[in-house]
Amino acid sequence: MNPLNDLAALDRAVRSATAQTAISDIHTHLFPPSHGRLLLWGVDELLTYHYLVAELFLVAPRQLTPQKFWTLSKPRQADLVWQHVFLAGGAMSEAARGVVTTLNALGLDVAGRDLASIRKWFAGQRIGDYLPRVFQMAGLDYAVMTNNPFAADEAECWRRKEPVPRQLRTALRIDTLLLDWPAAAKAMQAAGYRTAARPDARSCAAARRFLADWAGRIKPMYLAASLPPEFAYPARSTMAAVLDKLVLPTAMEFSLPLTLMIGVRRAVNPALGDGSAAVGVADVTAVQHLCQEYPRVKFLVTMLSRVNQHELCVLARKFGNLHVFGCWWFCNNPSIIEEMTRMRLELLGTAFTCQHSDARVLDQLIYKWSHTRKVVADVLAEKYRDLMAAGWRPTEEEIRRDVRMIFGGAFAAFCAK
Ligand code: FIX
Ligand code: ZN
Repeated sequence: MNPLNDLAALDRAVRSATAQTAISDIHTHLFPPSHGRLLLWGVDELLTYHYLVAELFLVAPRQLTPQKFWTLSKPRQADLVWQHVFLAGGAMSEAARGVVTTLNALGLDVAGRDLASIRKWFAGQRIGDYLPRVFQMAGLDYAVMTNNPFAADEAECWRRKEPVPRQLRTALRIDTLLLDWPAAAKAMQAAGYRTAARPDARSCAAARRFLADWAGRIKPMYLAASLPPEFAYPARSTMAAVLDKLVLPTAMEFSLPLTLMIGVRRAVNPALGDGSAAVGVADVTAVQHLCQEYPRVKFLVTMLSRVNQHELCVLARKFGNLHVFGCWWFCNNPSIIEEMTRMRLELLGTAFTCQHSDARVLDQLIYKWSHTRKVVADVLAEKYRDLMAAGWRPTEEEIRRDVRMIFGGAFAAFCAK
């Protein structure tokens, strides 16, 4: 293909590549339809997303307490979010705009503000048809789930060997092992593994068998955990011991990357449920030490604090076994995505994954990705313009190659290394 010669053609090529390239969504909280109620979808789930529940209590009247809210049915909770965050509050936040984008993309008259008719439309959908439609609208080839073997309801679905659609891949979530060994030991004991309340040698051996069995059962793309800002390594902590004795040996044995999502301060206001977490600045040297100590383990890392992004990005230049990804949770806002993507391109070229959706509700894939595509297109258009001004002439094919890299190609290449 010919190199592009003028700025208008360049801009068109970048925008069309960013709009059309298939995306691999490397971290979500979706489930297969066969896992029943675990897969969330539809307008009431969209409206009661924990990001929006937290926003509800910024604007709701004082009498509406979180305690009262949780006693209500899901549609009633959704009504309250609709009333206070959307109708009275103006739907200005990123999470609120996301609901608008999603409903609009589905062809629903969200501007008409008629929640009842929107509900009626969703009631007529069949999940078996709706899931592929959402993936197609979002332009995804696949999304990686979060599969927690310590959650009894999830584990049961895997034991029943329920079918998984081709759009969903697995990831083995191990937060409980790292953050609450006694609870993990109890769950493993209940499943027939001889684990004690302390991670002694025998318990670690049993836990390794537990992980090996789960790796065999669900064939995960990686092991994953989200960690507090206090995460330190090396350290004299149970977590560091479990990493050394159990998690990292398992990662090496099964060639599984370890995904670390660092910086979440959980349960700051427990009444808000999943929305109760805040952010803290973490110590990036923990990641550095892991990369140094375990050169054979691949680390996929995202951090929650905006403050940590530059240091993490610089660190990723130093280690072939470190891949940065996503603009996680409170960073998944256009202003921050823009700044992070620009910085990552400037420091890492295309060797990173610009975003993951973290979707908890299937339909969110539509807005999370359309919003990201728009921001990434603007940033890339500027970067290619600068490159052309410097004398480089990319082809359309090269632009598509680069876009695919940051939308999942670099992740695949990193995992395959
Ligand atoms: O730990 C995680 O995977 C987080 O992404 C979630 O726990 C969080 O609730 C979330 O949905 C953030 O977007
Ligand atoms: Zn998540």
